[in-house]
Amino acid sequence: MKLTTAQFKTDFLAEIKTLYATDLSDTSAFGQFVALGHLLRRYDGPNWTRTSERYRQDDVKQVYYFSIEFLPGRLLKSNLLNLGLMQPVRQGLQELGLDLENISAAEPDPGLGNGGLGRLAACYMDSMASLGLAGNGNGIRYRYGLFKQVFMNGYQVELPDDWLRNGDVWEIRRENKACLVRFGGNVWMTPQADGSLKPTYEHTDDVLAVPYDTGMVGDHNGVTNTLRLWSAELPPSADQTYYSQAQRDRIDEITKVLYPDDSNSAGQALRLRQEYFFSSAGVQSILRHYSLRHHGVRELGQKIAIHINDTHPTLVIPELMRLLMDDHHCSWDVAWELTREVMSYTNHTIMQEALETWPIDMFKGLLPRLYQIVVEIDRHYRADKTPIFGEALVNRTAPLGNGQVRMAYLAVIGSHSVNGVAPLHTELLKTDVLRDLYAVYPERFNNKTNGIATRRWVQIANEPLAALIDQKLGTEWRHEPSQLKLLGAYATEPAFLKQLTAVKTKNKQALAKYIQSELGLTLRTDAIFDVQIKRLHAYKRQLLHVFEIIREYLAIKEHPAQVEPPRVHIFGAKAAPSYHYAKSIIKLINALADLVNHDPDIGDRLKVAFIPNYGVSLGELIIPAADVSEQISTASKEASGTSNMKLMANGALSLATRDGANIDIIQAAGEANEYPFGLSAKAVYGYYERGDYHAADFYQADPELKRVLDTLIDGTIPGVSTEGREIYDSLLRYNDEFFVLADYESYIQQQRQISHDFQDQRQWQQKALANIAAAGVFSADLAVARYADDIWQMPHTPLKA
Ligand code: B1H
Repeated sequence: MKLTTAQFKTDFLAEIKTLYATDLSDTSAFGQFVALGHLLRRYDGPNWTRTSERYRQDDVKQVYYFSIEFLPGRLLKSNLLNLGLMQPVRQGLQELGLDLENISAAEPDPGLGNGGLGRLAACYMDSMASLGLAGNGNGIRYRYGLFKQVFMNGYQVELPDDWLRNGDVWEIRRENKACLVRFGGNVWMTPQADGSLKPTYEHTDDVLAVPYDTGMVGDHNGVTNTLRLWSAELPPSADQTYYSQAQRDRIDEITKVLYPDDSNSAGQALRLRQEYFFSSAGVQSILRHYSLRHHGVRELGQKIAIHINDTHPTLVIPELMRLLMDDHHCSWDVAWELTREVMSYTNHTIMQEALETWPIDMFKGLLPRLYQIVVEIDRHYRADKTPIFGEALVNRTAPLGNGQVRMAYLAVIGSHSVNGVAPLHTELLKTDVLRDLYAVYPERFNNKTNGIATRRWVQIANEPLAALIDQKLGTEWRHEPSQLKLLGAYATEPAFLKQLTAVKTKNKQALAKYIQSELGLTLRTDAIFDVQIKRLHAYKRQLLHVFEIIREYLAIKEHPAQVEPPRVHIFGAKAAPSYHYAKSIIKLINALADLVNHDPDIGDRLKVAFIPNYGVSLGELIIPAADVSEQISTASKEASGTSNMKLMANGALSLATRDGANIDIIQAAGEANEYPFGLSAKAVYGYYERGDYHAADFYQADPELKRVLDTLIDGTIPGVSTEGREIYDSLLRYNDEFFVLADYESYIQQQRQISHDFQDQRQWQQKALANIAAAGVFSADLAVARYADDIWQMPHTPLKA
């Protein structure tokens, strides 16, 4: 849209007056943010209405992306960017004596997700709108997002994230679109005159699902899609006192707080209630919308696609079956055919503990009608497949088995497409995790490598870099990230490489300023900023990074004359509150930071900064400042990773195992521009098969490694006697589940190489440039375009590859 600075100022001041009955000088940064938010909603309102109307009129196919997590990040700047209003608004604010950055920082960052999975969903919402796809998000409006992390005495402490305390400017409550979700009670089926069966329910616990919609603004294309998040409330009734306090609490609880476990299934009834709650509400709302303009459901498969983001929303499958049969009078066969045509499923992990299963007794008690349907799906599956694949395989893969409802199997059986999120991951699904189901449905399996929204992760997070790219390429790359490859032509232009260094330094200064104010730690910006930001998990091996720090520390202490480039090790990581081992590693990192940062022998040669409360907003600050991107998971364990892509796009070099999308990053940017190391997935599987991994052998064979490990228990690092022992034992007594010791040597070797290479800044920046130029491959726009082409069968704006 067109907006002059003058018009903006007038509108903004009027908004302030309307909202607060006072003038600008009397408002806080938060108040100014709210006013700006209202104003943007007003500016974007016509787009949103027009988009919905156009979808309706043209009767276009719609995709519904179901995810129990969405991590959208702050929306003020991304909406300004996508609406094309960044310049006049920034300018106008400045003329009013205000600062956009300051106001943006006052926006709460909704932490409605744990990590990569939730952020991926948000990047995909941005891309769907930007591609002009009729894409809808469907999830949960948690009153409390992921906990706020603080450190006390080096230990993680979790505080509630009360992000809604002052309301949310972006959301619209639509009580008129609410629906009822039923839990518990009894159900029986009564035969009807036409031969069909009709359910009768008694003693159910009914919950009102109220949707809150947020506009997802497309990139300069006038499209605004909808992210719909559901909130659980008491159903309206003439007499509210009809509900007991226990019932009220049970309802209140459903959308109260996000489960804080990344890659781990909670297995608790409340989680199952959350899953059914948003799955049922979402499917009801889809069918209601669909039925407004279609007679019957015959065309359903041409008009809607439902995407299941990991197994958490898998109940959309039996829920759609239920509605088609019970409300729309379909036969089983018709309903089943439609359901499979509509559904598709993305798997995000091969970790056994993340594969969801529900005890049948719990499932049956909470969802009696759905249970009947799952039993029927199970029966049909067994009847169809046993003659072909034999009883043993069918027993292993049926939706019901071992007293459990197996969600991943249900998702595969009820969908027409199953995808992994990087080539290696998809391969492992076929050969290991879902091997048997792959034998049954080979045609369903496909790969869709993850992608990131370069709008947020480069254009917004790294304005200096974006401006530099504009100078060379013009602005087309902003809408076609694949154009970034044209930057390769400047690899031999010394002036450009210098500018790239200047950009990086500027970003490092901004991060150093934050770290100074938050941690009281002074950093040199000519140091190597070595960054690891992701959930704390044993398989992600923050521990390996810790060992490098200990090695560097000992090296400086023991050979002070040997000079290496200064290093800053930067961590951001939350541990699941119940994950004891991960919390011990947090304590270890903080204790090590304490030791290193205050040792006068070390000075500014080595620093460790563990930034608390890592999330989307901190990512936007840290990623542009990184020189080295630590992607060091045990090969085969990280399904894809997405911080690897974000760091690459911002010119960090990957120090990476050949795991997940690291493999594709190394290939895209070229081996010479990254630091690959470690066991391959094949080698890891080899150890599993032979059962001949002996961690202690590595400890015995390498005196340096022994020296490093011994610091965990010999008092070198004060304050970690319990944690140090626990970690030491996990490696040597319990044989190092994630092959940290096996990868130590090759990791250290690449770290030394990095220290060496960083001293030649020209060459280093050439490698950084190679990374930036290759990052376009991992654009979420391209990823979503592939989903649209191959899975959802939806036309969209063409993209240059
Ligand atoms: C990923 C999860 C996950 N995989 C269970 N699985 C959760 C599983 O609350 N839970 O129960 C929450 C999250 N998250 C991540 O998905 C992978 O580990 C990454 O490798 C991947 O990049 C990301 C997006 O595909």
